[in-house]
Amino acid sequence: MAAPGENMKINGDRLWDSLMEMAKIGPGIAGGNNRQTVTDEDGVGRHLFADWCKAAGMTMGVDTMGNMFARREGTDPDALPVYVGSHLDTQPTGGKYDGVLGVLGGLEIIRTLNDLGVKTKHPIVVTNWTNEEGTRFAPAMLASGVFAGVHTQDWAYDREDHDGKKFGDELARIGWKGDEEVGARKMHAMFELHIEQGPILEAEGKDIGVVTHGQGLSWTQVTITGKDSHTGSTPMPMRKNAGLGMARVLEAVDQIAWSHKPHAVGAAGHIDVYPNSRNVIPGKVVFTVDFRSPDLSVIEDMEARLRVEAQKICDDMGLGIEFEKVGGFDPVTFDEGCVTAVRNAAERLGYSHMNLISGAGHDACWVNKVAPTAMVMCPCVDGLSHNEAEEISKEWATAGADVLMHAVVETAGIVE
Ligand code: HGY
Ligand code: MN
Ligand code: MN
Repeated sequence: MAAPGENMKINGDRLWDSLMEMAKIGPGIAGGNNRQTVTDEDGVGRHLFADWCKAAGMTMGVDTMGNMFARREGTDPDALPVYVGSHLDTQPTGGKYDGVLGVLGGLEIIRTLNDLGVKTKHPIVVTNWTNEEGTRFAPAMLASGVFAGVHTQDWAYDREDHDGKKFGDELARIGWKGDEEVGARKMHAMFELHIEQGPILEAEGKDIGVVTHGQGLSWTQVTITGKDSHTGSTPMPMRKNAGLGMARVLEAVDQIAWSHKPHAVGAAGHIDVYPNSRNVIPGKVVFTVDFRSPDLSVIEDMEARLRVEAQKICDDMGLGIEFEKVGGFDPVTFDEGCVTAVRNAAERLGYSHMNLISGAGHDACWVNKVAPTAMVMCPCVDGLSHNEAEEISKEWATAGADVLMHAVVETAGIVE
């Protein structure tokens, strides 16, 4: 005799259709998405998600960081809810599934439970976390970080984008600054479904990643100053070329990461060159060094070596250099009980699975500080993400959402 809900499956076609519908909002230029945080496009995506949640009979709460919480009642209104979600904001050249799969996968759980008339003891809350990407306003996972008490709201509101606009002002401008106190909500547990954004699951032929840990992240913003001068008439010995200084520092960044192979990684994705004119030697460059490792001591070593080696490079070249830590979090160990619920769900459903350390950061990494949390991952084609060509299969999306549903429902408790 099957246990209650043992054979429940989500509607993969409906999930896929919702993913494709959301992908129409904030389209990129090459088939992906550019729905950056607290832009007008983000606002439109939020309204679509809110409409879908209302149609599924849920009530919506929004906190002062714009985090969205769509609630399906349980039979015990006093029981702490089980949360499930991710983020709808994307990279400027983002894919259709990074974050979105986790939010719409959560919505699909509710739609399926409604179809089946299944009740749970604990309420279930589907969540859209604001500004997970940290592209327009650093750092990544900004709003889940405020929710978890890692950042103050005032500090978050003052974060500026490239044009000097403030996060708090932009959140208010798009009309999604809620009135709920951020962080006041208490959770029974939180689960996040996310594409792997790496090559392991596909290479191993596994449907499901049971995420036991998340690697740590460090973002150091580096400002190198030299002297603007003419690229044609300035003799080589007289140049104070901040751009060349950056090039040598980035070579050092690469060597530092390689020195901790096979797990550590390092690069700079954000680079601003001033005055960025074809015939002016750059007098200033600002860039962000992104180091990551599952091992905190390795991250700390890479950060320390960056400062020493970059300082020497600039001293030898007569350039100025400043460092500012603009983001980071320690390696994460997810809750064993929640991880086991994910693994049991994959087993029960007959999906192939393996333990995984998340290479990317996620809102779950911060929420894990305030509630038992775990993640479910599905493969993505060639491990590619943060690229408009990001792709997954409907089967992978369905398997991920099935496992997510069983882990969530098992934790929320089915009521006969
Ligand atoms: O940076 C990250 O790992 C995440 O994709 N925001
Ligand atoms: Mn993401
Ligand atoms: Mn991302």
